[in-house]
Amino acid sequence: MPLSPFNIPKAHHFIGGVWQRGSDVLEMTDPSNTQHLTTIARGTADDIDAAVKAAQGALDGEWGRMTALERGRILTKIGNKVLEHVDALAELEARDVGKPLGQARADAVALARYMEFYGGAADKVHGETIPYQEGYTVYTLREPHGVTGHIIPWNYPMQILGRSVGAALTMGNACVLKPAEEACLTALAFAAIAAEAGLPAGALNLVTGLGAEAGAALSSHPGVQHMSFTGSVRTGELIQAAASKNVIPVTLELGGKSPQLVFDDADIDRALPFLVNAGIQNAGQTCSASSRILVQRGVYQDVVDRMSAAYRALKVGPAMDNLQLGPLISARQKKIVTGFIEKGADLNLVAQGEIVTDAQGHYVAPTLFADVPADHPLAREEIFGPIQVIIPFDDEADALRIANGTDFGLVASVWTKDGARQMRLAKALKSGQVFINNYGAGGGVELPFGGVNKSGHGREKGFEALYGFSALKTVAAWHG
Ligand code: TXE
Repeated sequence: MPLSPFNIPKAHHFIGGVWQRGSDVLEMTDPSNTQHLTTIARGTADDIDAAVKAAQGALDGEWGRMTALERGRILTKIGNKVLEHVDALAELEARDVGKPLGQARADAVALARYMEFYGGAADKVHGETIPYQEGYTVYTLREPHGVTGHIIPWNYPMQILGRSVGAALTMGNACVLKPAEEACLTALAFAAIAAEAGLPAGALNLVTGLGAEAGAALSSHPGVQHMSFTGSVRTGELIQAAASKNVIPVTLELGGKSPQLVFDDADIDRALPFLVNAGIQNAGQTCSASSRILVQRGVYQDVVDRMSAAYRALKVGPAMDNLQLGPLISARQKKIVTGFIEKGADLNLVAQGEIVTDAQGHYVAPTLFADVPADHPLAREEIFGPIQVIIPFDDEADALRIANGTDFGLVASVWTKDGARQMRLAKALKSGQVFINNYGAGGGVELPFGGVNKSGHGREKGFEALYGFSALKTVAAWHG
């Protein structure tokens, strides 16, 4: 498949503003039909080293001398160009990762929105002056870390690139990006778009390849001053360990087992689409997927019946058919997810959606289980597929105990009309984000995002990401 209309040569990295042929290659397939899609470069430690040097060169050159306003204007231009190419980016993504076309398009629009938000924010991040002893003037400066490493996964390539690279560039860092081996095409397209929009050579470098090779080389490179990672807990541990050898800060956005708590007084009509969509969007391959639905006994059967009906109407097919669900990313992911369905053989499987294609893709029917014990593996482990479990609870204390009873803490939501209960739970839930009578708040780029416990640490999105991608310097001047 040609990477039209971006004129990206196959099997190349993007280093120092030029396409560089990889010394080895990886073959990519389309998850919707497992047919060959394209060939990408298999990056090595040498490629990573060249990319880090190119990034350092950009910091020492034109990019490093730019004002915040100038950087912001470039990001805004990149965002506008992304918008011009939304349809092409959406198709590229749909074919590369199997995401239904409409969801891929929404990701492209979100990528543009990140550039718009961060472009506008670039000159609005300030230090502060600090009242101190007589004779001193004290102030703080927010400076870039330097070279930032970005390792991103395959589930939302455009959105995660936007929030990570976008925030790092805004603060004047120079980036080395290693996208997931399963999903690099829109990242390559983004690099081409950014260059066309005037991003100086070396400010963004992209090396494709495997995690254990290019990824490991990036996270352990001594020339990198900050690592940003989104992916599995296990790989997050490896990246943190590698980064700790160089004593650099790390942002880790890992998995989740995010609950929605539905109380007897909830507006079920409003809640229903959120309950279901938060589980099946992107075929459940979402870090903030809501895989646990906790329901109070008074409305329990009603919620089970209505979610079951919604599940039975769900259709699964090729990404370009734009149904509610596409295939999973890979045969490996399908095996993981069907393994969980098998683990649930003893559970009450109340409804499944329908696979409506004969294509040989990585399809899994969305599956809903009810009456699931809170300590069952399906209620505790991240599945990363279209499976939700419904768990009954008696009262608020019971709901809180179950909700906080996993290793994760990324997102939680509370459905109740009781204002005092909303406030109590917003405080008591162990989670990086709490939503009240909604789930995800539309994914706004302005809203800080990140986890507690094994869901990771550090915050992305919003202004918090800009603080994270900068180092604070304190200046104390004595002038008598
Ligand atoms: O993740 P990995 P995988 C979870 C989800 C899924 C599981 C496995 O539960 O089933 O992880 O997915 C790079 N050094 N999430 O194997 O390995 C890799 O190349 C440096 C949750 O795909 O974490 C890719 O770019 N980098 C999640 C990125 O890490 C390494 C999104 C993610 O891959 C590396 C994805 C290494 N040693 C999966 N090994 C979320 N939070 O959204 C791999 N990588």
